[in-house]
Amino acid sequence: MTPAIKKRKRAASPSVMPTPAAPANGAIPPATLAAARRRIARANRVLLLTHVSPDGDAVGSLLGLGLALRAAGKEVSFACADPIPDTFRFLPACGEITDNPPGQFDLIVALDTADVGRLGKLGENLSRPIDLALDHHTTNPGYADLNLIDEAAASTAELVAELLEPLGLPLTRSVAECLLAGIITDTLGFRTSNVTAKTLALTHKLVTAGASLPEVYDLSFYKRSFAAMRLWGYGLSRMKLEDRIVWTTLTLHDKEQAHYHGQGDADLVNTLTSVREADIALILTERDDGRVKVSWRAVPGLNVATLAATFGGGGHMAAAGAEIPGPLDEAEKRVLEATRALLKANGSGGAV
Ligand SMILES: [Mn+2]
Repeated sequence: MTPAIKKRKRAASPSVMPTPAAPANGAIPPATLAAARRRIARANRVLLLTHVSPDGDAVGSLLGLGLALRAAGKEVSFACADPIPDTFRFLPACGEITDNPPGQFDLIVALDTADVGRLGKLGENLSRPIDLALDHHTTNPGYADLNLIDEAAASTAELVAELLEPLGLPLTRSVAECLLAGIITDTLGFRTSNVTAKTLALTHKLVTAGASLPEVYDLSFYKRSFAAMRLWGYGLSRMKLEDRIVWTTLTLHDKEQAHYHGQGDADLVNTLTSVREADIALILTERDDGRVKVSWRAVPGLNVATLAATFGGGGHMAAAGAEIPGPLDEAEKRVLEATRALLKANGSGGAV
């Protein structure tokens, strides 16, 4: 190469030189992302954790990131303090999730976990602090050394899908299936108000990588057991509508009659939201220990997370929960009173 050409090339360089990589995600400082990438590159044995009462996003983001790390050559272990619902057994590596992860790790990652308490007993017995957290909960205080938190992401799985490339991790078909399950379940099948063009663009990427949308949709979200459907029947038969609140209760007796052995309301609350005349849907579910699980769902503009917080719970603006003392009928009165007050404060409620 002649000096002249070299010189000409240099002169042109300001316009052709690669610009510094744009931040992959406006919510996460590029320096944090770069530090996370370095930590991952250095790690050999990785432990991934997710929250108690795991949902599709917990399992999907956990397995998705873990399988990407494994495809990048890392040794990976998956842990959750609670059993994984049978629904997600179809996901690759789901059977590997344990409540007692063996050995020592040089990187610990928490997924979809708003606070350390939500890790249950796993959070108490950690051999080292949590290095990395990937999450989309507004209430996450940033307990990890490096916190990759994007409240605008409709699911943690969506955030993981977005960050794979900037973190230097591959998107395989297995990774795509797990992340797609997380996205579909946390958005209730692309129905929640936080679904964006980015959610769909990342979904496109996952489908392009080989994940089947109809198959994952059906298995992770739509199909349910006969017992769960029967439990719905008991709840639906007692459903009430007042002041733009639709609600029902599920008793231990219902569970017994339905032969339902799962936890909670079998997602019935998400179906109550289809009642047009309501702004808030809620379910109170009686538990074995005498406490009552409350789940709220709200239309955009109402914040049930703060409502849940007054009962010692938490969640998102549109979907939140709490566990409160029983008995069921007293819990129902207290919760309805507080929910009516929220609607009244927002100028809603009253005429149906
Ligand atoms: Mn989530």
